[in-house]
Amino acid sequence: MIVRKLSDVLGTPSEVEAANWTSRRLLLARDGMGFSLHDTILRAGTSTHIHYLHHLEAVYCIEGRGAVTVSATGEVIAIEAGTVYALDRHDEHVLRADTDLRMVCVFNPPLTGREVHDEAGAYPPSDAEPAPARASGAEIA
Ligand code: 9YT
Repeated sequence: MIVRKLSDVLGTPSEVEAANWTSRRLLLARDGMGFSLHDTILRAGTSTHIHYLHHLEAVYCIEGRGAVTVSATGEVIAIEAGTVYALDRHDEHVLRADTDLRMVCVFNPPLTGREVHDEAGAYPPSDAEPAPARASGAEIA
């Protein structure tokens, strides 16, 4: 079992700073879960263009207020604590933070670690980073 705390990640390479957000990456590809799990803060007053061409992402807001504008339709979706959105169609969008937004994000395939958005609002395809070999469950001492 993997047990990790937010405090284990702060100040390490798994805390990734971009212009509009800080992503604390709690689980990554090397953990072998098949997804990555992030606790992300988007800074108040920012708008971020995002278009994940190579990943699916689910985003669960646990603090703050903002909005997602869907690029294809112009639809504006209010975001507040308790709202989840899932980019199941690689949906291009703009995420606006009216206050600091705290978002729990899950990526499939998992991020490998240091990714920040490129000019298109995407992350590169994840490298196939093999999970470390693990002992099987028979060895409880
Ligand atoms: C929704 C959101 O927070 N997007 C920006 C960063 C991304 N979630 C990440 O890499 O953690």
